[in-house]
Amino acid sequence: MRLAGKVALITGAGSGIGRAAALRFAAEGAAVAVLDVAADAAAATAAQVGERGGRAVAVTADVSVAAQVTAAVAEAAAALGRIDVLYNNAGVGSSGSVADATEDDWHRAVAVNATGTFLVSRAVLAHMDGGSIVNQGSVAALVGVPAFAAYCAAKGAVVALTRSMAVDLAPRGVRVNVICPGTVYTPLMEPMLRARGDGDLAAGLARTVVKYPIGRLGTPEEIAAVALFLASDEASFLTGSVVTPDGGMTAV
Ligand code: 1HS
Repeated sequence: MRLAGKVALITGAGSGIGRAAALRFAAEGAAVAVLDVAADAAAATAAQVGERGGRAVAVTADVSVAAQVTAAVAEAAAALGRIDVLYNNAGVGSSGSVADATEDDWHRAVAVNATGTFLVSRAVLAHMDGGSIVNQGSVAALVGVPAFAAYCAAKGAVVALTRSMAVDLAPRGVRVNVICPGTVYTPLMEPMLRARGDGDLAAGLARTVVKYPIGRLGTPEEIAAVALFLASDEASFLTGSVVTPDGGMTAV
């Protein structure tokens, strides 16, 4: 029960890693605010938490829209009392290299992955008295991923923002760290994987797995376990750290 008595807000918790984290955080004793742009997906995650005996509320926001973020965070804090842990998990992929990506693709990737992390962190801090913020980066922040330019740039910004937040928020007793996962098969990844396979998802997966010395992709639960550690008091001396659960991909 490493999050006993804590209140956690998780963005992008309607599916994938965010849903896995909501279920794991609740199993470890946290009350969870499930935030997602898709109201039905957020409600489904909150229902799954409840079915397992946990406490969760669902709120809806596009993390790139300040007014929606402020309202959703206030709703969550009003329902659960305060916020001790924030997991900025919400993200979108991108398509193309700098030569062929569209401006809309660039702006959307930056708006959700980077600006979303900024907006939600700023809103949550108004309801935090000490705690832990876990940002979702990517191996794409650390190495060049082909035809993924906007995503790489945006996740690189998340890593830099994490270090800045860690320095600024330490006096307030807020730790800030970033997870840089390797590929986990989630809805976010499917377009990129399919493109990598020239339209064939299986081929794209095969061309991706060979990049991982461990011989497979990660699971949402494996990334959620890292987020749990960083959220918990077990990580009490970690702030500004980059933690890379990537199956050895960046070790090569
Ligand atoms: C989506 C996740 O942040 C990983 S970025 C893609 C890395 S790989 O598929 O080129 O190994």
